[in-house]
Amino acid sequence: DHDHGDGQLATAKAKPQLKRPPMYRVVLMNDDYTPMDFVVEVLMIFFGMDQEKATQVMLAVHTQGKGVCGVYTRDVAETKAAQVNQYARENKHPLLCEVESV
Ligand code: TYC
Repeated sequence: DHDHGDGQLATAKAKPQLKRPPMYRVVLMNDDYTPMDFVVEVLMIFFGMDQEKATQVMLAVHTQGKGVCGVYTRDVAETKAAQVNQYARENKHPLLCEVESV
């Protein structure tokens, strides 16, 4: 049972990977210019919300400054935020979507 160099002994079994991955919030920021309808559309397209849920989340962001669209693994969160920001820019809106760790 000699050391392999990483603190593991030769007799030690590899530990199965059972840990849940770190999760990340995708958050939408309020601004004064993006139309409410556009924000609702974004929440429906990129976060799978129905019109009622998307309207609730949009109004929460509008009144509280920011709001959570969903919680995902890092790659999914970063991809969704980038897609939202690209779609907002294509449509000439300043809407900003960010990722923060939970
Ligand atoms: N504040 C915007 C308006 O009054 C609406 C809005 C909501 C914009 C949510 C961005 O993330 C946002 N038109």
